[in-house]
Order: sequence, then structure tokens, then C-alpha cells
Amino acid sequence: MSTLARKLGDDEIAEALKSLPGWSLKDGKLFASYRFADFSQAWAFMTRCALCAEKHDHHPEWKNVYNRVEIALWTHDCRAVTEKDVVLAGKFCEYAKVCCAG
Ligand code: H2B
Repeated sequence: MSTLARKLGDDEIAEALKSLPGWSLKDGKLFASYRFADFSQAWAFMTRCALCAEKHDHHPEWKNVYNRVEIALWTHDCRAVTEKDVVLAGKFCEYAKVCCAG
């Protein structure tokens, strides 16, 4: 098992969240809710996230309603938050800035 797939402890998750603005721990998963100017901006964000997820072979659980996107990240294979989720959340933060999330 790669070290990236190791279950993170509560302290490690709390530490990681310090550098993930807008993210929190909800129901044992990393969670964020973004609001964009319109659907196109939301979709542009999701497109970037989708390509990144596929590249990392690690996929979000998400919901989109018009300009809002809710995302939950955890590692299904071990049913916990791992470094893989932290890495992806960091990428998604960058994309949210690019797509001008409110
Ligand atoms: N995404 C997430 N979030 N957790 C996983 O455990 C996971 C995944 N596993 N994407 C990957 C795909 C696995 O199913 C494939 C076979 O590598």
C-alpha cells in the first residue's frame, strides 16, 4: 500500500486543513462548498477538477446545482481520509481561485 493511501490521524487532518482554505472535515470526509458567478464558471471548475482526478486516479464525490459545487473527498479503498484526498483538495483550491469562486 502506498504511503499516500495511509489513513490520516485527526491531528494530521487538522494540520492539513490549515492550508486548505474553505475546507473542513464533515462526516469523516474533507468537504468544501463553492459558489461561482454562474453555471459556466462552476462547470469550468469541475472540468479542471475532473481532469486532475483522473490523472491521480482519485475521484471526488460532488454535487452541482447551477453556480454551486459541493465536494467531499475521502479514500474509498480504506474508507478514510488519506494524503491522496489532501493532495486533491489542494489542487481544487487552486482551481477555485482560477475560476473565481465566491
Ligand atoms: N477515488 C477515491 N476517492 N477513493 C478511492 O479509493 C479510489 C478512487 N480508488 N478512484 C480508485 C479510483 C480505484 O477504484 C481504482 C481501481 O484505482
